Amino acid sequence: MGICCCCYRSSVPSTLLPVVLGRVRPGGIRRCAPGQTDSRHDMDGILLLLLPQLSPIHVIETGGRPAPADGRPARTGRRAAGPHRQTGRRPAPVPKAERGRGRLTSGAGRHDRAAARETIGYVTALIPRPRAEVAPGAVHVPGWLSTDEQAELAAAGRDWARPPAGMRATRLPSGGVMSVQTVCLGWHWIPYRYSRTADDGDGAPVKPFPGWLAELGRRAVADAYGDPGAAGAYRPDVALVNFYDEKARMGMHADREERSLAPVVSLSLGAACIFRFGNTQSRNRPWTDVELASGDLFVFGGPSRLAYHGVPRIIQGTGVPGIGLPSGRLNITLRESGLE
Ligand SMILES: O=C(O)CCC(=O)C(=O)O
Repeated sequence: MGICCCCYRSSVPSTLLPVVLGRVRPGGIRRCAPGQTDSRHDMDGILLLLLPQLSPIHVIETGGRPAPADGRPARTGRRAAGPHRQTGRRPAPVPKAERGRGRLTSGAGRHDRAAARETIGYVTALIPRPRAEVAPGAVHVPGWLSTDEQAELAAAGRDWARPPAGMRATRLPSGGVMSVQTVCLGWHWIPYRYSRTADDGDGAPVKPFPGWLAELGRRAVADAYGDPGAAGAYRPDVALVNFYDEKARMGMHADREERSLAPVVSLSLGAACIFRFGNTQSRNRPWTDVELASGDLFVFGGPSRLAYHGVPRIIQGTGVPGIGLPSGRLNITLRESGLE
């Protein structure tokens, strides 16, 4: 059954799973199904098949297209809302104080609808989620952690969150406060530097980076790149442990405070999110939106190590029972600081 996107948004019961069948020819016009509305709608979008929902949908979206070679502006979808607008048409000037992972965002709902219009790929409960190289050196491995490993990491996360040098919402130089709460291991991250003490908190020494977490990081790099040799040299010594409630998000930023260009290993627990993986030039398009679910691994290194990335939203209702994380999302990124 094909219906237009705007009718879909207002009429689909949450128990139905949308499966993308294909793109509708640009500019194509379709009438809505009888009884929904008598207006006509621009169908330059996607065709959806509705199935009973079996398990969370997994969507890979590609946002925007690179600008044509003749210098014309890139064609983009509907503009995103809010100060975080990223159309690729007009790079928004960003005050220096708001650059980096702490940039505040808003308007994700409307933005996500715009992103959905640009969905070109799909994987659903009916089709296994494959591993994917999202960009050169940026690899997504779905379901990498077992349920037991997720539960162990969630329990460790709870311990790490406790004071001293516990979890806090980071205050930005601009005065804003991040919606994500973070605790650090090995080195304490403060916008935009590392310290051995929680200088923006209680001043206590940062918690140590455990050896077993470094081992997990090496295994992650080996599995993501299929190269045990390269992984043997990986010596992560800093972790940022981020907690997202259902409203939290993280703006587009590049991880530049490390002196080492070794890969970043990202582990996801709990609620799924949309993880936006961009390019190394700017926080604007082109980017790829990937759904990161509980247990997923994402590694970015090599040519993608300094790519902009962010989390425009947590997907509500995707929490996972049995790992000790009743709500929200926990993300653990491992990095090599290159610091002494
Ligand atoms: O939560 C995530 O998946 C990304 C976290 C991140 O980008 C960061 O900690 O710098």
